[in-house]
Amino acid sequence: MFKGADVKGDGVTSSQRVLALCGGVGGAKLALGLSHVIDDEKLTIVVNTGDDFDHLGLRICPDIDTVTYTLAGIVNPETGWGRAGETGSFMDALSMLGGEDWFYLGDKDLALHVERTRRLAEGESLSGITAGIAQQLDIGPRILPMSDDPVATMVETTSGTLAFQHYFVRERCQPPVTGFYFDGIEAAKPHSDLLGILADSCLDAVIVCPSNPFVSIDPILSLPGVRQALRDCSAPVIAVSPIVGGKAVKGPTVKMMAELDLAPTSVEVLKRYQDILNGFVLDKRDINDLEQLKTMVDYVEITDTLMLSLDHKIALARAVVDFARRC
Ligand code: FO1
Repeated sequence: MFKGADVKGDGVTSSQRVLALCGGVGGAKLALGLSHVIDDEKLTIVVNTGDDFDHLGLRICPDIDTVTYTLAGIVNPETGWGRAGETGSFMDALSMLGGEDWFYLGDKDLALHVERTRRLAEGESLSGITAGIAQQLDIGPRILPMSDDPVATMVETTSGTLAFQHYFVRERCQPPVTGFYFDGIEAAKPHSDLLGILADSCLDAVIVCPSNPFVSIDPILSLPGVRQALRDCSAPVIAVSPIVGGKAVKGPTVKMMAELDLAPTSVEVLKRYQDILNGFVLDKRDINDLEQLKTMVDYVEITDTLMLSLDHKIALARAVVDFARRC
């Protein structure tokens, strides 16, 4: 493992306290990199729960599970979500019965949804269950749901309003989007530890992972008090652009931007975070945006943000943490 001497050896301190804001697949990759360069007890990964939904009587929390499986080293490397070495007996049997089979639940993955649903019904909090599962899977850093209260991302499209997973999986992101809202957000409380960490003067950096700004990061920022807490926090807030060469590495970010009449650029991403940011990490393929970005935020770092291998993830995490120290 890279932790310990190696990390300290090349000048990136592992004693920094870092809070990462994260969605699903893209964010989980950087979270994995961060887990290799930051001491376990000093890294908290706050995860979007706007994608969560009830399906087949189960509570499904896709972004939490993606981060959990990624950090446990058991994520499906082809999809970036679900488990590696998965089998599909449950889905096959469900299809045979004419059940709702548009959302794939592998046999191993199913166990997590059943266990979480059981524990929620017994009154345990989502954050408690997530921490318990992380401990079972030997995950060091803390995975913290943004809230223990339910929030549901709703996608407004030209064919009507859709719950997030209906838009994303069932409709394959086809309907053009016109907007988003987060059902339950006004009543939802950010997890108290999220606000506590942001208020802690020992915090060294907040990192906004390269996740979809509309449906992964915005739900976290829209929780009452979170944007203000980010503006007030003493640590630098750094965002990593999810745009690489004018495209999103995965997912519908760029398609959404086009439908919302926004250019597919890092500049447009930065605009969404401008009030909370001290620094922005731009991919080297988008160097044309550099001059404009420099007029919008105090610090800009340009690097390779494509995370194709574990080494890339660690290298980017190191670059971001190092950049935060300089901000
Ligand atoms: N994504 C898909 O494109 N199709 C699926 O059938 C699907 C099932 C699924 C099951 C569990 C889980 O944790 C994630 C799953 N995802 C699936 C991914 C998920 O919809 C997205 O990654 C996020 O919600 C977007 O961040």
